[in-house]
This record gives sequence, structure tokens and C-alpha cells, in this order.
Amino acid sequence: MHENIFKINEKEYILPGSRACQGCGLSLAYRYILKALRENTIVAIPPSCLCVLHGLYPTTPVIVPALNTTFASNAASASGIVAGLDALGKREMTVLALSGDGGTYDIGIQSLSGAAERNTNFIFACYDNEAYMNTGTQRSGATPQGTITTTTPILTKQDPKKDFLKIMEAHHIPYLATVSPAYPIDLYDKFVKAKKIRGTRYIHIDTPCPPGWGFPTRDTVKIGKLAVETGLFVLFEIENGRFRFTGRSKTMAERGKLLPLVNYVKKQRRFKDMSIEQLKKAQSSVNSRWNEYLKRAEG
Ligand SMILES: Cc1ncc(C[n+]2csc(CCOP(=O)(O)OP(=O)(O)O)c2C)c(N)n1
Ligand code: SF4
Ligand SMILES: [Mg+2]
Repeated sequence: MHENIFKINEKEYILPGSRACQGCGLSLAYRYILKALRENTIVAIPPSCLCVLHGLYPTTPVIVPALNTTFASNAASASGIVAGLDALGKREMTVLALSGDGGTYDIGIQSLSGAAERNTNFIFACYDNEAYMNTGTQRSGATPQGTITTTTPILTKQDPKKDFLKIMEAHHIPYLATVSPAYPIDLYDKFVKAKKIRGTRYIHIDTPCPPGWGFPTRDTVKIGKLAVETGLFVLFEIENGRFRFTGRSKTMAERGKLLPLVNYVKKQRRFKDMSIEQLKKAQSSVNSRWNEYLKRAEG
């Protein structure tokens, strides 16, 4: 079923000894991303947990070249790398701008929107751990309603998560996809595919984070799977405007039933003060978005 299941790249691009936390969803995702993109990849990195993972110059566990950029300018800096490579005639290189949700939804949105509008020839991937984790779990535009963060410690976050996928889809880019490190083959296949497409490719990564979300480090994959099986995070791709479910979401759309959202919520300390009203609202928005996707998949 998966075109690359027997062809997974065995080479490791992240050597042992990174500074990421135990059980980090970003570490898992990044490992598979680099396996899919292979050599000839340059990564642009804004201030974030990814920056911490890469370490302090002159040492790093990552064996592809990377450029540290400023928070707001990751997409603009990556566009500069693309232009430089073009000028040198190096067309075999892949440029990956990899930003956190803060660096995508909030402070990086302007440079990303400009680059996507110009159909810049790069992959922009957002690893969404749903808060500013590197600086101590402040709320971002990606933080879900009902979550405790260090900037919403009493009442929980009241505003809903921004629908960033719709914002990116409105840029009419050639490729948009969602992935989860809990489903590595789906993730791997999508990055392999994205590498072959020219223009702006946007990939959204659901990124479970044990300390920020409040679950045991051994449960990263379990939490990632629950996000997909409750329909909160849907695996799909939109290629030249055509929507299709992939991986576990595809089998669930064909013959499955979504698990109740409470199964996901009750496993994370960040939701401990979520009200029943907030949970009902979140469940109803999961249901209506799932039905929207089912209709799109039919059409
Ligand atoms: C202009 C600017 N504002 C604030 C900071 C401080 N800062 C560094 S990393 C970070 C959080 C990044 O959050 P996100 O993009 O979600 O990535 P994560 O830390 O969750 O991996 C912040 C606020 C900064 N480096 N530059
Ligand atoms: S805070 Fe979360 S995203 Fe950041 S390194 Fe730790 S587990 Fe990974
Ligand atoms: Mg974040």
C-alpha cells in the first residue's frame, strides 16, 4: 500500500546525543523527515526546540547543513537560500524551512505567506506542539481551547486554535499535507513525494510534547495515534487542489468510527481544567470538520 515501505532509508542523519527531551515528538518526526529528504538538503531553523536540538555551534548531532534564522524570517531566509542555489545552478538541492507553531501561526506568518504567494521552491514544515515550548509553554495561535499554559494558568486558553491549514490552502500551493510521527510511513512517503514537487510545499506535523502537554515520555506515539483516531488530527494531502485522506485516517474514513475526544483529552495534564462546555464544543468542531472532509473526499 505504501510506495516506500520496503525502501526506507537506513541512514541516520541525527546522531545520538541531541538536546531534545526524552520522548520528544519533534525528534521522531525530524529523524524520519531527514531520512526521506536525504543528502542535498539544507534546513532553515528559527529560534525553537529545533534550534536546541541542533545544539550550539560548533557541535551538532545533525549531519545536514543548517542555517539559524531569526524568528519572523524563517521563510524569507529559506527563500534567500533557494535564490542563492538557483544562482549557482544547484537544482538538486532541497530547502526545508522547519518552524514551530509559534514560528508559523504567529510570528512567522508574514514571511511564510509572502513566500507561498510567490510559490517559492521550498518545503515549509510546521511542527505543531501547540505552544511556545522552548521558552516554557506560553500559548500560541495553535494552542487549543481549554489548555493550561504558563500564560493562561487560571482560566485555560479561551480562544480556539487558528485554522492554519485553511490559511495555507488559500494560497493555492501545489502540495499541502498533514503528518504525525505516530505514523512514520505516512510521514516518510509524504516528504519523499514533496521532495519531487516544485514550488511551495506545506507540511503540517502534529507533534506530541511530553513536558508541555503533560503525559509520560513513553506515550508520545500513543498520544499521536489518539489524536488521529479521535479525528482531532486528520491525515490527508491536497495535491493541486485535490483532497485525499491518507494512512490511518483513510482507513477510518472508509470503515472506522472516530473515538470520543475525551479519550485524548483525559490523558494530558494540560487539559485538567477544561470545562465540560469546552469539551463539548471541541467534540462538535471535530465532528463537523470530519464530515466536511468526508464530503470533500467523495467529491
Ligand atoms: C523575535 C523573538 N521573540 C521571542 C524570542 C524568544 N523565543 C525563542 S524560541 C521561542 C518559542 C518558539 O515557539 P515555537 O515556534 O512554537 O517552537 P517550540 O519552542 O515550541 O519548538 C521564543 C518565544 C525570539 N528568539 N525572538
Ligand atoms: S519541550 Fe517538547 S518539543 Fe521541545 S524538546 Fe522537549 S519534548 Fe521536544
Ligand atoms: Mg511550539
